[in-house]
Amino acid sequence: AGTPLSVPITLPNGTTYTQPTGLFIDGDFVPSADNRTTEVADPSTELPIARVFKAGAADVERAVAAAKRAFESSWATADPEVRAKCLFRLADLVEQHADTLAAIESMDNGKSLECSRGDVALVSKYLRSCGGWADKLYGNVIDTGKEHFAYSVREPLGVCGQIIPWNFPLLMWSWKIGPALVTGNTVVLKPAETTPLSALYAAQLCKEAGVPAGVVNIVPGSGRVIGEALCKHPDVKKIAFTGSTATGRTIMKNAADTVKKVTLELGGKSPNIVFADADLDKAVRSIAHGIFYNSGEVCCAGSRVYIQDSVYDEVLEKFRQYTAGIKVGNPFDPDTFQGAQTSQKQLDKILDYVKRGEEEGARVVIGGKRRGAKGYFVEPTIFADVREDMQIVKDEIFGPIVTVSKFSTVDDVVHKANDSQYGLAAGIHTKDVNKAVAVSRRLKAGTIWINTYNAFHQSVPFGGFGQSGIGREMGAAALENYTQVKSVRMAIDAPEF
Ligand code: TXE
Repeated sequence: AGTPLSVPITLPNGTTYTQPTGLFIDGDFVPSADNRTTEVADPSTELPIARVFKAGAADVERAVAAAKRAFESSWATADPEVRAKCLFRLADLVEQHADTLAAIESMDNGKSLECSRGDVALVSKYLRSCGGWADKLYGNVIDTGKEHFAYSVREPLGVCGQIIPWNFPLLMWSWKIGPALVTGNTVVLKPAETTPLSALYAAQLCKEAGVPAGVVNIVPGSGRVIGEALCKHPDVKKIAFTGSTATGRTIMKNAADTVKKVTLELGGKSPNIVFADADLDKAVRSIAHGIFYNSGEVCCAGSRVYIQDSVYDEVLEKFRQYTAGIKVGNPFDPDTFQGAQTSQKQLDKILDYVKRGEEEGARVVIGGKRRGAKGYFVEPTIFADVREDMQIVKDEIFGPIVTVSKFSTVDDVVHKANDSQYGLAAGIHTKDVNKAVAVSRRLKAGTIWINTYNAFHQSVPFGGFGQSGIGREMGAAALENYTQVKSVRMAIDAPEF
């Protein structure tokens, strides 16, 4: 008792804003049914930021009921222009609040302000792009002979349960709600335990944008309780999840009893390949950004670097030098590239893998240690001369840790690159366009970047091969996750007319 539904917070940049702390259900911020709260902390200082309400199973019931009412009353059948306008206004509001949103994100997740600014820019672009689809969701007219008229339409699914992680809290929020809303669905979204602040702040913006009550509901809480309740709820028709492959498997199982549609965006161990004929300086920058961007907490991080043998020593040395120049530290310093890892749990996991890599006999070229005693900072770390069977080469570490190994031929590197349970992304660096295209065809990954990396665009689909996931986000592909096809075939009594 006594926890307010919003609190003033002074951001590390000195500005003060009002942070909603309630669950967002049916258009209002409310306490959890049992009044439980949880503390949110700043990973770069380890200091508490605020207490937010923690949803329980009863709150999921309330949120799903609100989302169902909103779906059935008007949202699903609203004129497409209504949905478009809401998303356009929301995109504008995200732009207007960009500074606050970026600062919240850096404070809550630990990522550098530079990263957060990039995230927020993509959020508004993506929401706007989603709004643009509203009046372009076409069905088909199907010729089935002159005695019938047949066509198909795409209809929304209903209430969608959406579960997101902590590495891109606001960006994942937009990748989930954007396509769901434009296609006429309503959502109950669960942010990650450690990073609920930007999703709650943005819920307020949904209201301001005119999104009707119940269309978007936000229920911060535990994965096991809230996540599972969403997966098993009979009124939830779809689950969209971004997170670990292990949790993705649990989600599929839990969603099976009610045969929900499930899309998953899971882990990765993506290869990033440097051919001898690449522009080596550019390639080095690209492989460094590929792994150290967002403190390595990126599902598609280029965490396995393969360098062609004739340039191996030269590129490795350039990579070491580049890495030595990366500024790690206070996310709010303008020249910080790499901020803090998001939690003690992630810090421990990363340092554990570093130890394991050393035990496995890999060579630390640079880094390998925690930086400072306060805040979850890790030195950008390069392991060289690794073997493909090492655990640091197989497992997703999800931190600023990269393995580097040598290859000789195209066949050699394609084989190594594809030797993974994952298949989220891959990078190719070469000046030979024929080689780039030929190798991209052979790589088993949902996204291939050529002479660049982590180059997201709101119109380009993103998602995984293999155990990296099911379904695609962004672009036209994302809309398929949120619509089902209805076919209509009508008999024509008098075909002679
Ligand atoms: O992930 P979880 P964790 C990877 C990364 C990281 C590891 C562990 O390797 O080190 O996963 O992170 C919710 N039913 N990625 O433990 O569990 C949870 O509350 C329903 C890669 O944080 O996958 C949170 O909201 N939901 C990744 C979300 O799932 C459940 C991003 C993600 O948490 C649940 C994050 C359950 N039973 C981690 N259990 C990527 N692909 O980008 C947990 N959750």
